[in-house]
Amino acid sequence: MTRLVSICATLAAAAVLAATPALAGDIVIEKPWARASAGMAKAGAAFMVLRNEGATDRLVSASAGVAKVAELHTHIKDGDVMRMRRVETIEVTGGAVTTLAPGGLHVMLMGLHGPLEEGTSFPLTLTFERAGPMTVDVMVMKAGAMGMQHTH
Ligand SMILES: [Cu+2]
Repeated sequence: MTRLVSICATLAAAAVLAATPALAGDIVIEKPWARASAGMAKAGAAFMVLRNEGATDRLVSASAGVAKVAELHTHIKDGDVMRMRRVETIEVTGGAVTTLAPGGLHVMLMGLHGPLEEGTSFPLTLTFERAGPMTVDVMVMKAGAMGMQHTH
């Protein structure tokens, strides 16, 4: 008597590998800079260009050793006056460039431990919802570079 053993091919298992993870590193932080702080000023701001080559992400927080607090800010027009306003997150649209610049979005540095001196740099960590934390070196440029003054 011949016995036929039937072997069941389990093709289904291979299909599970198809899911693609969200890749960190889709965001490139370009030209991070800050304005030199004047005198005893306790606040400063950092600016940069966020190039997102992946899916839409969100900047959710920032921190820097040079300041007690780093907040995400934007400017809104209030009559003829531009005022700063704290925002919870900054959307970083996929396949696009989001610019943090004087007069617009910026990372506010509050409670500076010392002056930000032109020609120096300091590390700033930006945390994204999907990409996670990224640390960049922020170049300190001349006081008053590119414009607006910060008043709190
Ligand atoms: Cu601000």
